[in-house]
Amino acid sequence: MATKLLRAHLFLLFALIAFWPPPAAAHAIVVASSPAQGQRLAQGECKIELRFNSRIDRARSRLVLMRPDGSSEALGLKETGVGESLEADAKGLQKGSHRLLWQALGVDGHVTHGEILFEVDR
Ligand SMILES: [Cu+2]
Repeated sequence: MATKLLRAHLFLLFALIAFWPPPAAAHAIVVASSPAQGQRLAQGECKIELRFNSRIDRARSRLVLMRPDGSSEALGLKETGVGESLEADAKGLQKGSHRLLWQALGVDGHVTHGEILFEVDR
């Protein structure tokens, strides 16, 4: 009786492992960024690069910069097509707190988003 139950549980466990989505199907998340979270920058221009853990469809992904004055700007992406990064140039940076909002469509079909905060202080 107990053995039968154990066997049923083992079968369920095996089924779970066997049909679990492989790592390649994970949502797109940022693994590295420039600027980094909380980084301090000088006024003027800055190159933005977000690297993801998986491939994303850039045509359906975007970067929006929120400036200290409350205005926001959708940044033009340098690269198109499918890839593992989003790159853009931010210009006219003034002193204050900035938020870089990102949204990405992973090749697994899932949309993810997040934000990177950085400071312009000199
Ligand atoms: Cu996903």
